[in-house]
Amino acid sequence: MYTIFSEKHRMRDSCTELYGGEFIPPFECPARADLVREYIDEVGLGEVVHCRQHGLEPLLRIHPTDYVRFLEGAHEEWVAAGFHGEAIASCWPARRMRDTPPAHIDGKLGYYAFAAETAIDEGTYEAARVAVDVALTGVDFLLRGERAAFALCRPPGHHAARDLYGGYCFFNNAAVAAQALRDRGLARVAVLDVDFHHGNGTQDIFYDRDDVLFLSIHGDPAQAFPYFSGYADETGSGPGAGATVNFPLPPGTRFDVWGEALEEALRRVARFGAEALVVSLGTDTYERDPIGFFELTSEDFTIIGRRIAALGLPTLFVMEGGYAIDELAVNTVNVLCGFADA
Ligand code: Q9C
Ligand code: ZN
Repeated sequence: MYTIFSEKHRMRDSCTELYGGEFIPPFECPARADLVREYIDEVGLGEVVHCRQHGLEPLLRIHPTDYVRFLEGAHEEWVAAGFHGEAIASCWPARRMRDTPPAHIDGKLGYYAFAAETAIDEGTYEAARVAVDVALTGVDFLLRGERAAFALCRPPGHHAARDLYGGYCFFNNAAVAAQALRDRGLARVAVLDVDFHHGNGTQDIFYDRDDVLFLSIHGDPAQAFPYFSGYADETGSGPGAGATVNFPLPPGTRFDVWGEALEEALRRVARFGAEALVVSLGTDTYERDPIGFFELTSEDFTIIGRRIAALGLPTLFVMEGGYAIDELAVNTVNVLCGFADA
């Protein structure tokens, strides 16, 4: 299996994450992608190739221009406003307030953010753009007939909605990839999100559409980020009714129960008649992940890959979360090897 990668992910290197009332070094750090990339060579998964630039057009199929321009200028505007720390939102358009972006960067951050943990630093925009190119290069590989590809994206994307960032995500790499597959000729695409957290951004982007099926297995949002999305009764709207499927699971969930949700999700993908599958691949479901509450083992990840392969669909794996830094590479690559060896 080919891996698509760019060293430019390292430009996303913020110093701060707001966590439990403290500023800490971010869980979502450059070492994550570098460790996975190294381990791919160690196990011999396959060739690692650099991404190809795809320009703004496929990105603008998902994210509006004002949002892209905001991210592009946010850090510079923050510095120009005289602030010294990283750009971080602190005031939101909450219930009954005005739903328009203000002129001041401090207000714009609140307008476009849905969470405060994610700080924007100087290189964030460029790294986020490159992550989209990595995902789109993965699409190129599927469309030239590869059975699968791994887009080693960083920063991750599944929390980003059209015009909202947060949860360490800026552009929705998986959604841009799914849309590109549609635009380049596939009639039906499924996005399966196995990250510990609900893929609220991807869900929101495709919520009223019947051409992209979205399924997510995640920590019950009553107990876990993003708290306001991912409940079982969110099933899509309008033409998209029934094309969103959520499997919220409780703290302590092990593979016996998690794997049943996966089986049901895979049956739904098959029934939908998807022509390709995009997997939002987060391994923060791991038992020792510092921010997840599931109990999956490293061996379980191999089985996940094997079961996904049994669908027999062209599959693009897009890297999302996973923060147990010592085991992240093994867990992620186990999914890919499970798929490749099936
Ligand atoms: N108390 C991804 O995995 N904060 N994002 C959680 C926990 C945000 C995770 C706070 C977690 C975002 C891509
Ligand atoms: Zn996650």
